[in-house]
Amino acid sequence: MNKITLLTLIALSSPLLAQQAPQGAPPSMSDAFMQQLDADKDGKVTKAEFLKPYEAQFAHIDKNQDGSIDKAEVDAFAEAMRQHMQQLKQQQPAQ
Ligand SMILES: [Ca+2]
Ligand SMILES: [Ca+2]
Repeated sequence: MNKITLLTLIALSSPLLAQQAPQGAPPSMSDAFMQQLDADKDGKVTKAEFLKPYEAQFAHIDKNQDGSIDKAEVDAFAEAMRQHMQQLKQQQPAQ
């Protein structure tokens, strides 16, 4: 995976990552970070722990499971994200 692909993936998937946060506001960004990523709860986030959500996200986007994400798969993911964001907007009360 090249750098641009990984950065794009992180940018696209951050709303999904945020959505996985437990109900109720976490005490701080750093606590939320540790809560979400420190899988074995040893107080440290290894590179593997850090990358795990992105690997899951990669598998989610790689619809045909060929080990790479092509433009059509990114388009499908972007469209799904767009629809998801629209649904979230509709659930919020009008201002
Ligand atoms: Ca850990
Ligand atoms: Ca693919």
